[in-house]
Amino acid sequence: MTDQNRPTLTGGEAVVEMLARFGVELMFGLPGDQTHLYDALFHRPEIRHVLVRHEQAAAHMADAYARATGRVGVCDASVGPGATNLATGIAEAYTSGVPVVAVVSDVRSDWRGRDSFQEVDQVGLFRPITKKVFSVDHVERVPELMTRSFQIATTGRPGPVLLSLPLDVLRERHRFEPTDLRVDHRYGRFPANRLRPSPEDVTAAADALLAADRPIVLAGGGVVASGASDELRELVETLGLPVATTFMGKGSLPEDHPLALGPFGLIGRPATNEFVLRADLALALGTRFTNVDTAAWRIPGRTTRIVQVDIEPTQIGRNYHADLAVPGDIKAALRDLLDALALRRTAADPAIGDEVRALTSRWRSEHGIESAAAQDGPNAPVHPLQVIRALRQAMSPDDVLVCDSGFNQIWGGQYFEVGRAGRSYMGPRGSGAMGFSVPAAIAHSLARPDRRVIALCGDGGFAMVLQELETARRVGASPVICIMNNSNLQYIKANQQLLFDGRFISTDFSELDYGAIARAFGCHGVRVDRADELGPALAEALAVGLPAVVDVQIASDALPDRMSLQALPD
Ligand SMILES: Cc1ncc(C[n+]2csc(CCOP(=O)(O)OP(=O)(O)O)c2C)c(N)n1
Ligand SMILES: [Mg+2]
Repeated sequence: MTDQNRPTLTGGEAVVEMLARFGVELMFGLPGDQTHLYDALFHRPEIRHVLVRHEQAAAHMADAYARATGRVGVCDASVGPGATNLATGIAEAYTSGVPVVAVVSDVRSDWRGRDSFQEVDQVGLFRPITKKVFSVDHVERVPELMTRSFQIATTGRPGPVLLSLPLDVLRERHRFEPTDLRVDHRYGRFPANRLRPSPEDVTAAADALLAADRPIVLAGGGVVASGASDELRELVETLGLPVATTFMGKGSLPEDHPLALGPFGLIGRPATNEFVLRADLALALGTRFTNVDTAAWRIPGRTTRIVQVDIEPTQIGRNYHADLAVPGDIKAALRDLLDALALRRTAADPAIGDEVRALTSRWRSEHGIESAAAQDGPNAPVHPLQVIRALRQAMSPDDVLVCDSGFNQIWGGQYFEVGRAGRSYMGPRGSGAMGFSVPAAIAHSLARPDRRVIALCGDGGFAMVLQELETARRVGASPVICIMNNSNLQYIKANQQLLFDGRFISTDFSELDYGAIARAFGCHGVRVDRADELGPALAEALAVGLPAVVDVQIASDALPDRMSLQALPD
């Protein structure tokens, strides 16, 4: 074999070679000690590196890129403070189940443990917030551990993997065999493999569904991640099954579908919660049954029988007893379930569809965007429901809404109905990281220029990441950022009202003009004081072709329907 076929690569070049071979087209980061990686990227124009202003944004961008494309998101950071800045975004990807590969530099391996400049225990730091951390201590193992990282990120419940590369490994050279650099392209996407459930489990699930009096589907983020919307629609239309979702499960079924009940749980719709409580059987699909999704395990009720499908067997039965465990990929499981049901005689009861339709139309007119509070008007400040209604009117079903943390997230998640199956809604539902929506929308805009994207955030969350407006302008992303500006941390303030008789402390900000700030970054920026200015402002922002901030002055006294975890009785 000639030496030409045996490339001599630095560790940094080997990382980039593997990224290119996995088909990575975009990555997000900020340099420091990983300059060998950057020099390797300089020679690989097929990978676009997006320079951010803060590493938290890089991790959120990689996360959103993965959610938007179904491919692995990649980010990088420097040793020490770069890595610690990355941690918030990595924790969000971990808890939300999103495949991200993060590459960080580390201090020289022969200087470890001497309190070297910037040294932190990166392996220890990231271990609980990743599926796996690799300290890559030998340059010849870079390709192998990169492949392992992509595989671990995309199989089972997806999640982030971090590679920590000491400086000596990044710059050391090694002559690789061509076989060292082989990749299995399956691991560049998720789900990388679709494990089928056992036929016995599928038959038992079909039996249970047919025997139930009031069965229901509880759809989590796994349905969207698995791309199982078509199968879900076919199943629920065959059996007449109502579908309630978690926030991560929004888009499992378009929310204007006659069997769609919208979100349930702590921050879900009260009418939907009542409906879920009356179910005798729940087909739970790709949901972890978190305390928020279930209002601390109150919804569904404890006597509801649960048939639980999940790609990760250890998720099943963890927070609710599963009467029937069906480990497997959701799309594959639903297809098999449909095949099993095709052999039986099934007939959807039209009465249940009528009941769901009546419930949702009443909810829309009493609580949602058809209610009096949501109607357009000259009022100031703006009611949050008017923002949701204006967004729904300005956006097509193909556009994507990215929410943040705080009340804006509940307004967006509970009241904004997605009109299309798949990922038309995104939020930091794993750990609720404030500041998610802006970088996520920037990455979405770059990754999927075919779909317009709007970030809906609070003034608190926006101000945590507003420096990324410069990133957006520089890299040519054009998200619209709609700020629900109440000049406070309203989600926390409302808890202070509820629990501490309105003794407010450290929840109010001074007023800022975020439109003017956006213009200073070279972006489009407007301030909206009155509700009737909203529609024209959003239309202009969506058309302007620049990153755009619409700073809406909203009323602080309007609260969404929700329960408070802190206030729930024991
Ligand atoms: C990084 C981070 N810090 C703190 C919190 C706790 N927290 C949850 S919601 C919230 C208030 C958010 O305020 P804002 O973004 O203005 O949204 P609002 O509730 O006012 O709509 C806070 C502080 C969090 N989720 N994330
Ligand atoms: Mg606020």
